[in-house]
Amino acid sequence: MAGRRGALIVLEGVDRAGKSTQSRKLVEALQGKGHRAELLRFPERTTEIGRLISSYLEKKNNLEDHTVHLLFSANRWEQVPFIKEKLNQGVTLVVDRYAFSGVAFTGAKENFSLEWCKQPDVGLPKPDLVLFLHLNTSEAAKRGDFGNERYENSCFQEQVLQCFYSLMKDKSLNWKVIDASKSIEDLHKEIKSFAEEAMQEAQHRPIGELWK
Ligand code: DGP
Repeated sequence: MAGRRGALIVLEGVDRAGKSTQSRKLVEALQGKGHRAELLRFPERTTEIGRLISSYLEKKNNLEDHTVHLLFSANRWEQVPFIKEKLNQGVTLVVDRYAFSGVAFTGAKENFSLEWCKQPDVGLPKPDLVLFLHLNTSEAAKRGDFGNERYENSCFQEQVLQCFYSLMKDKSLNWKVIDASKSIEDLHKEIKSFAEEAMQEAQHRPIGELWK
């Protein structure tokens, strides 16, 4: 019998929804229960491509919109061998943002179709679960001022949210929408329970491909 494989669990949402806090808490909780679990985040700013992206986000350089879209995608593709290796070894990966942010943040710009935005990420490993931490733009704004990075303004974030709504219509993916205005602990409990269910279900299917 084949060994257990890890699950690919993605957390998505607009900026400030609490993805990073919840991703960390989920990894700790799973490890505490004896599971092998690790955290990944995109953009992964430590690679060469990631450094280019990071200085773009910090507005230290300007990159043409299609070009930066492809760089964000390349930043995910460069981690694919690592992702597959970990999943095959039985490690569950909790991923803070994935291709859905890629599509939503470029799709929010003028003159980009979601279909075009999806193409570079076709074939990435398919998540077993996509947890969407839902927070409307006005609630996000109440969580304090945005920082100085590119994209950090309410008007743009509203466009991003609309793109996420379109992506969530894809029923070939296991989306779970969660109310991110709840307390950190209540949110954590809900996320943990969805994650544990997805880890069980992942045992019955091979690692798939995103957007074939
Ligand atoms: P974070 O490190 O999670 O705060 O993300 C930094 C910013 O980059 C955030 O505003 C969301 C945006 N972002 C994340 N992934 C992508 C992507 O693939 N494409 C684009 N255009 N933006 C992204």
